[in-house]
Amino acid sequence: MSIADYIQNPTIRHDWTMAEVQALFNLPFNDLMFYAQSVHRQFFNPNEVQTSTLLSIKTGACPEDCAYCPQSGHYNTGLSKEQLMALEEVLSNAQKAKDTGATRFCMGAAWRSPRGKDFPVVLEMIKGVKALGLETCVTLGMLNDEQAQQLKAAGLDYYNHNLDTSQEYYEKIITTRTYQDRMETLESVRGAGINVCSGGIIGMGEQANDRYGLLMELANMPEHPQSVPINMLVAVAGTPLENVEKLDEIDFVRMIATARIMMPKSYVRLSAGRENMSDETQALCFMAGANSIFYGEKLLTTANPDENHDRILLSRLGIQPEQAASSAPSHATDSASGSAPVSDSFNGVKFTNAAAS
Ligand code: SAM
Ligand code: DTB
Ligand code: SF4
Repeated sequence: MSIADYIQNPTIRHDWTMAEVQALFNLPFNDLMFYAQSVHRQFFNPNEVQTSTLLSIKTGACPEDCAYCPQSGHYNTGLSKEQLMALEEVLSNAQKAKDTGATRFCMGAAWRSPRGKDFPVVLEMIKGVKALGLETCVTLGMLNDEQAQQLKAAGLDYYNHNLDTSQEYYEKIITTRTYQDRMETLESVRGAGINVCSGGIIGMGEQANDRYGLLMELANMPEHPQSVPINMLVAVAGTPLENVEKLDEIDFVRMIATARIMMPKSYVRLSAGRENMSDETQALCFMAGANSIFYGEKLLTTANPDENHDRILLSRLGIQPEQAASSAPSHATDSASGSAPVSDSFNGVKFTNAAAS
């Protein structure tokens, strides 16, 4: 099948090859953007983005050695070790996130895996955030089947666990766990019926093949992750990647567009790195099919654009924050459906556009 045929009728594929991903990624930029837009509009309203707010519920001193991460206990980044945040503080942060318009609240912990008396507290956090009417997401490191089922029973909607890069580059970035460990946790999450949020980081000194490899691993999982965060490395002083060469932002946009084409029904999140990105690059990412952002002035430990800046940017682009009701795709839906219209009015004046019919 040619790329042009696939774009007309995107199917959910789990057999992407490196050669195909490479060909897509390296299309002339305008063709790539056109294809990504064409796919995006068949499944989503192109003028809506989903908004998630992050909170670090347990910061620093992580036993893992992820070379990008300011929270690893292996590096001195000036972060001090903190205990698990109190339930009330988490809930008051969640309420604030809801009041500013976020629909999903993501709680992150700097753990290899959740253990001991902290895990039941996290379950209470999930129940409490859910009761506020927010979607829930956590990222707690490795899980076993039983933990995944407990999270599901507490009302968890999404579990974030990134593959981060290709199988080949992974061991240059993390030595304290394997790619297979990552895959197994994702298996437990899927098995429990929790939506999977899994993506990666680019700008870590990886080669082009590692970017294609990451996209291939994500798309060739038994189901496409419902949410795919694409992070641009935030180079933090004290981490081994602090002086890595800066990424070409056009490649970042290409990564988003290629993810959009390969995983047509997934939410593709323009994730870490927006603080160092121009508004224009972000606009290109939305054109490329990104339809989710982290919203709020902090990611886990580093800065993100503040809400006011984002409100202005989205308004300049005519993009609306997506409302909660339509933002949780049902788990395990792998068939294509629907088609989104283009805007068909201008200041209340209706106009006809062939693409809208
Ligand atoms: N400890 C858990 C884990 O590793 O799964 C959860 C928290 S961890 C901080 C979540 C994700 O944040 C990582 O998988 C990585 O993709 C992303 N991340 C961490 N530091 C980053 C950085 N400096 N720049 C971009 N993304 C980063
Ligand atoms: C994801 O893919 N990116 C978020 C979230 N999932 C947990 C985290 C980004 C962290 C950036 C570095 C920091 O703020 O500590
Ligand atoms: Fe720990 Fe997660 Fe950071 Fe790795 S990315 S050091 S596991 S908090």
